[in-house]
Amino acid sequence: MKYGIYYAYWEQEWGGDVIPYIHRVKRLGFDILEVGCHNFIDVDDDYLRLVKQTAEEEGIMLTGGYGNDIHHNISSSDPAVVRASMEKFEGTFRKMYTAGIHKLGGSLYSYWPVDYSRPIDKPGDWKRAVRNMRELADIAKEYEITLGMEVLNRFEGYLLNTCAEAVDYVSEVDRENVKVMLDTFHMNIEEDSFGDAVRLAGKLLGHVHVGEANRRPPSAKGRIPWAEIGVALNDIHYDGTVVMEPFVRPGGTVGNEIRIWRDLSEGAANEQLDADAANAVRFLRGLWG
Ligand SMILES: [Mn+2]
Repeated sequence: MKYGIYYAYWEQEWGGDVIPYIHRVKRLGFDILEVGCHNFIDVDDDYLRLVKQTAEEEGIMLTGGYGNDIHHNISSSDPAVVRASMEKFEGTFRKMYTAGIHKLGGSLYSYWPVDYSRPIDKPGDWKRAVRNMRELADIAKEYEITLGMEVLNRFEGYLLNTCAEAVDYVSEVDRENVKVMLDTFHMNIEEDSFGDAVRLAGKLLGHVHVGEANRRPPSAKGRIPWAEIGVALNDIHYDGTVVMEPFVRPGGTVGNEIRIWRDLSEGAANEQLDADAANAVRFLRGLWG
């Protein structure tokens, strides 16, 4: 298993310079840094080549996170919105390739966060999301990119709320580089059993996000059943990427979009955030191997 952390743990805005975090996560004991690819399309190629080179020098793998806005949505009934999304994805894939990033996860099949003041057409959106994801997967393949279909809780998404739905969706899409992606924060709301959900994903599981129910870093003090999940991952012989996605600080676009309305870090300085992250990766490695 390879373990990582999402850079936004330390940030209040999406984007920004990720190079310092490559050095930082290496020092803290991680194998992976996950970066936000939301505005990669506007990022200079020379900078992305430097990102790739820095990661290679440190021996850090990079993975990507992504959330489409409402104007970029492959499940939309508006062909212009679908086209805009496909074009932005392709531009992003090209930039990811330059940066040496070969895995992208998120609600790539829809948009985020969902605007529930609009009517929801789940069957229609599902059909379009299957058809258009096949096309998107074939484009991603040219850039050697695997796409993780992240299962989200009902308050943030409506197409894939459970692992069972993601397995159905990924099976229908039927592309080797389209995988199920689970996140313990969302699973805690929607799944009957963490272990059964992981076993149901089986060979289709391509990426895992981990975090406590309140999005603190994983720890023995939390109440996500880490041992049970570890047994299930072992049952399916999962040997892939596991990335923690803690959000503990309010403020900025990140705090607003993640809905952090109190300081879960309890005023922690960056040094304490570092120590908590290092403890979390030590904890998971000890438990899961
Ligand atoms: Mn996640």
